[in-house]
Amino acid sequence: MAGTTTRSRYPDWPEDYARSYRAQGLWRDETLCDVLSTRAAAHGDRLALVAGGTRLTYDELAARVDGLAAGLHRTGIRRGDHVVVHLPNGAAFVETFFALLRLGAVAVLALPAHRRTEIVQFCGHTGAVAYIVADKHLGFDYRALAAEVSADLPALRHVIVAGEPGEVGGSHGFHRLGDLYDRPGDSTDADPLPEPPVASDVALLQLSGGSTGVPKLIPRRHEDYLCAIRESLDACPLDARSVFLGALPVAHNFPFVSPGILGAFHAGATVVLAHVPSPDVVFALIESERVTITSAVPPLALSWLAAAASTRHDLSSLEVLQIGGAACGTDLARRVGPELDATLQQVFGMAEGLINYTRLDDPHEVIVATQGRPCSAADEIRIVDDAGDPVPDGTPGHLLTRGPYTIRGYFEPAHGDGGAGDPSVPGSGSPTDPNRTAFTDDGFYRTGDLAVLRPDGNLAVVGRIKEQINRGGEKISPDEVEGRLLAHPGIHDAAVVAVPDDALGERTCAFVIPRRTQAGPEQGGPERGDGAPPLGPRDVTRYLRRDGLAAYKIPDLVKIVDEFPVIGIGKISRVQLRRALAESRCAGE
Ligand code: OOB
Repeated sequence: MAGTTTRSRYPDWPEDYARSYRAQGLWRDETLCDVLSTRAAAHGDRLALVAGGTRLTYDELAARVDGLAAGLHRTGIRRGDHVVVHLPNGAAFVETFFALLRLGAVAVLALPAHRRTEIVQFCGHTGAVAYIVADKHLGFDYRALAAEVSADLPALRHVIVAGEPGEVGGSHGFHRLGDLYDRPGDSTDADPLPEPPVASDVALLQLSGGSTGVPKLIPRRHEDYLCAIRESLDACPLDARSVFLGALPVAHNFPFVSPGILGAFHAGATVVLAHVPSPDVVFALIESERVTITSAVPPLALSWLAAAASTRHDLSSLEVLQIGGAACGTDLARRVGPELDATLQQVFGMAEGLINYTRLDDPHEVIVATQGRPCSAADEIRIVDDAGDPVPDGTPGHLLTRGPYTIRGYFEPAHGDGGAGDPSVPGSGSPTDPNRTAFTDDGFYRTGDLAVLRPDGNLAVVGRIKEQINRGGEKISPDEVEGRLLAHPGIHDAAVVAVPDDALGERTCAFVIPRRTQAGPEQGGPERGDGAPPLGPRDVTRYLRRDGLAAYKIPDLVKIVDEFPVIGIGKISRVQLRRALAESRCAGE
């Protein structure tokens, strides 16, 4: 078991549901480790992974995973330990993930865009013993970040660098991931690997998009994650002849298990990883590896379509383009077929569980106008009104869901790990505890999405009630950004809202009321009106960046204002803020 002492931190399905899912064969006595070992045993010489200069068959990949598991074990990583993995698309990500699984350690999958703020939270809340990072990626030095965060995290015993530890890393005693791969014969009986995990163990923690201050972590067990993979494979065209291209950051649930790279491995297909999703890199890989299926968020798909018109690359192998993560407008949906000569598959999912797909043989209208239907017949869907009562089919309402791979609760940080005591932390028991507010009493997850369930069984997402901004598929909690802004001594109040955007769907705008008297030059400038420059939009974004917030969360627009419109009991009216913004844009400000 993934550490009996921490078991209760992973809320579980009620026993009668678990029994029923097992009886129906939805949960099986299999682990994610078996995905690789079964494939390697069945057809070890097939190409499993292409990433950068690396090409590995299933046999070679399985051997590298075993070698790395032994090395990670030697550093002291044990069953049930949490390990924050912060790696871009590449072979190191895949090998590290499977090696941690083998040890029964629980990977916490950070996205490459995350920065100090997020990493400190993930490590702090989980009490992570190790942090595994790239050296540099897209100009960002992850070793410097690791050096910075490790100083404040006493539980963190190891930083492991995929690549060169470099000068900073060297002086901090960072490990080089490449040195940890055991070669045959290296292992000794003195330190044998633990028994492999079992199906009910927690395999990893996914990240919630988040709508409140503290990002929430989503425990996924081997059996429920495998259920999502198997059911997804039923709805998606992936088999042993397929070549799946991971262009989005593959640590995200969409390219990871929908059916994503894990689905591709499960099917015995080839996984190709793009280190960046730009059309030149992606198109070159589609051509050279004869990619058959890939996935994109809407803005990325738009950029691919724009570039496809004049590309010299042969994209004819591409059969399916999955689009999801954010609303795929009907214009974009209609363009995929004619412009890429591929079939569109809309994917509407969430890290908490539920994944919906349009099916390839659906009528054209369903494919362009809906987000499809759940991949499992065991997924339960409820559309309800504000009072929680079911609405008639065809009427928009709150989407609630329950099922064999939708969690029943978020990870609960132990007392003493950062964040405990905060009423927005799962397990705090307070009225704002997400494990109370995000789930109904009978275990349905409140997705925060507004949807219509059509009589044909397909869902159309029509809006959102959760306080979340969806910036081209990247989710931002206004609450979190406002919290960081309020920590600035020169800021009196802040409100972050979404503004419509043609390319991204939504962008963020922060309205900021500066303090009348500011604290000092380094904290935002002296008193206003005494000749010193007042707090400007640039100062605000620079501050957030220096504060270590992920780049996609930095507001695209900052408006310095004197007051906010308020409603009722003094709550800020985000609607009026959005309206004010629209008016000022019309006035050309
Ligand atoms: C995926 O997962 P998350 O956890 O980053 O975000 C989930 C939220 C949904 O609740 C919904 O608000 C939005 O993202 N969303 C969509 C959508 N797909 C996701 N909104 C409209 N249309 C869509 N097709 O984003 C995710 C996880 C697995 C598979 C696909 C996406």
